[in-house]
Amino acid sequence: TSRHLSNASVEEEKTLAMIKPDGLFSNHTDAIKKVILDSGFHIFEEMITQLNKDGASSFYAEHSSKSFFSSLIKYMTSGPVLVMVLEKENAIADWRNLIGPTDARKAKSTHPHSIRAMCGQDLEKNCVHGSDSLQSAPREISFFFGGTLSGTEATMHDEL
Ligand code: IDP
Repeated sequence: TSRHLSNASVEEEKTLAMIKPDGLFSNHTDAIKKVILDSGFHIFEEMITQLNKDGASSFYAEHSSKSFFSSLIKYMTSGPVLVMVLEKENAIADWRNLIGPTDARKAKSTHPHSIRAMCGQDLEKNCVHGSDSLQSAPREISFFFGGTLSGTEATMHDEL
């Protein structure tokens, strides 16, 4: 119905959230999901998956020339990740605000209530990811949930 359309597509926004390998490994999933739901997000889709080298390199392609790239790929392929499509009004910016600054060590002093302060360790191992713009959110969502007919993404990450 038109009422359904106006509710779903005009006000709501989707973003990609990820609990990175360190977050899953240290059992922060339930605490993070509680923050997500208490903050008014709807978890539209979710899946546990494991990135391989090609997948992590593709996901973080914008950082391929950085000095920390190989370390980042090693970290991101070190274990499974939980990816979620979060939905709510202003989801992209609100999720970025909730996770806090990239450097989890700094977050502990400047944003003590942020998720990265709660469960991250440092500038690299910061436990969660969030899309940073209206451009990256749909790209990152389809990277994991695109269900491509060609199946190319199956070579980059495997559902567990
Ligand atoms: P973001 O995740 O807060 O958007 P980005 O700058 O896009 O931050 O970096 C992507 C990821 O790369 C970070 O979340 C972190 O895991 C890692 N990273 C960023 N900067 C550094 C660094 O200087 N050294 C090591 N790892 C970094």
